[in-house]
Amino acid sequence: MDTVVALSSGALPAGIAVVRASGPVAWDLARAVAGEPDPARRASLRPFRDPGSGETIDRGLLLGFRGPNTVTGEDLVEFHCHGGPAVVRALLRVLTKRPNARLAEPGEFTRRGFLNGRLDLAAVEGLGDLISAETEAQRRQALRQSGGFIGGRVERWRGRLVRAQAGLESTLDFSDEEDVPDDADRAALEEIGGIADEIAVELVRGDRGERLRRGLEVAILGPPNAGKSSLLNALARRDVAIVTSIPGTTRDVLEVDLDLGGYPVRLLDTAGLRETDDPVESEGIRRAHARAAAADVVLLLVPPGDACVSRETFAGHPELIVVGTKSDLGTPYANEAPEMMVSVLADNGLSPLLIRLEQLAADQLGGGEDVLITRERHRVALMDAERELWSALADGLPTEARAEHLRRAAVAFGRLTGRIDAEEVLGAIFSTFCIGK
Ligand SMILES: Nc1nc2c(ncn2[C@@H]2O[C@H](COP(=O)(O)OP(=O)(O)OP(=O)(O)O)[C@@H](O)[C@H]2O)c(=O)[nH]1
Ligand SMILES: [Mg+2]
Repeated sequence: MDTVVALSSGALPAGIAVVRASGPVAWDLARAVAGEPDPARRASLRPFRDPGSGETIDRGLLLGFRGPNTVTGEDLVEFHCHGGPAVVRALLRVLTKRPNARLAEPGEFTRRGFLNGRLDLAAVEGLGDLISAETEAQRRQALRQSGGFIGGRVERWRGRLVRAQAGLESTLDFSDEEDVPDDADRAALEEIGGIADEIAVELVRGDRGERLRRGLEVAILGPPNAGKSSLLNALARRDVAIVTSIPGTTRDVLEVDLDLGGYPVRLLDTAGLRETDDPVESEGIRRAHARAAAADVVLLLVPPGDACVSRETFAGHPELIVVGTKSDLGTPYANEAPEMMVSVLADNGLSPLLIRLEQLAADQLGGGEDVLITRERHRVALMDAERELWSALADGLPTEARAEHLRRAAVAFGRLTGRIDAEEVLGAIFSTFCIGK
């Protein structure tokens, strides 16, 4: 097993940088460059030297942690140096020149923690989410998950399942009457039904956790010149999209991420909807429709006068809000009665619109203080487990067949926490991490 070394703090230059080393010779690396670390995990100020030339690279704090009680489960040392690119480069060069030491791959510290049983796979995912969390609600969910919230629940289910299984199998050995379940059987089957019910509850509450990671997508649609791009810029308080009085200005879909009350909201500006022969504009309109169909909310913008896209265009969409634009003009809206009115020019109606969006975000993403499922992967594993549990409960099933379904349910739990056949998912999960994590 190599000892891996990486810059674990952010982009350089910075005030301080943290270089970590984890593995069997981590302590030796520290000794060679900075002297023996304090065994009581206290930081000590040291010169960091190139052991080859004896030259001092920098002065900084050295911290040493003895495994297995570390995030990686291995011996771990941290060099806190000044965050200059040349300082960090020199330190990494010196450390990786030592025998059995090399640069870490993306996510390798966390991967070692997982392999050494310091955290389960769902917690690893939570850690990844915590690092990429952009808003408060995302941060809270990710923190809960990285602390082993999902793994804990699943392990408890698995424990109950194993005990129920044992109950069933004991009757398998001793009873000759297959059809008449005795008391032990009945209790075991009830327990299995209870677990299946609890999983069903989580599956129904379902995709809040996943949606919170993604954010609420709000597509702005309407006829050309409705004021879509102007509204996007105003809500983003940035000059993101080009605004002109020429209809058909916007072609590509533009995205802006907002934080509304702690919830992530992504606004999409789209091409104005109309009949056109222009192939570029046609493609823009096709994309506009496609994004609207997938979005959580459609804001249909209606300008004053008769240029209008009927709300029937989005009849099937679960969340459609018709917004009258350019209310400062005082011109009536022709066809579709707007639910809300805005004027970007006069700065009118923007706050109520933001409040409405924040409310929608809270409704659709929030309330998930103890939501379990935050990824498709979790959902699939829990659906498999639930199906096997119900199958195990089928009437008149021989006990051997029940046991087989229960075994498969346990495998599904194991997949979720990474106890079982993790290799395929491991690569996918850890590759999303940055180097040094
Ligand atoms: N009076 C007034 N004019 C506005 C308002 N919002 C936008 N406009 C004007 O309307 C015109 C079109 O604005 P855009 O934001 O480019 O409209 P769009 O819907 O993005 O148009 P396309 O990209 O062509 O589909 C520009 O001349 C804007 O200055 C408003 O609140 N009041
Ligand atoms: Mg536009």
